[in-house]
Amino acid sequence: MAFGFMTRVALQAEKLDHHPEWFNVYSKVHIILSTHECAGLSERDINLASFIEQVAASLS
Ligand code: H2B
Repeated sequence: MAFGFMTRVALQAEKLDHHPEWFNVYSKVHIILSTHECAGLSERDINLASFIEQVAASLS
């Protein structure tokens, strides 16, 4: 079950106005981060990725 993890990430995504593209089945979450305006990766993706890593580490 990944809802706790996803909820924490979703709240941060709202705060940053930067949203993950993701796919979840049971305990797995596949996440893609990108920024439309540069058609690739930006600092915003790195920031959200760092937050996601921290949440994941806190749950493992
Ligand atoms: N999320 C992601 N992942 N990439 C974006 O480019 C993006 C977003 N754009 N959330 C946001 C909303 C954009 O619409 C505002 C104006 O920054």
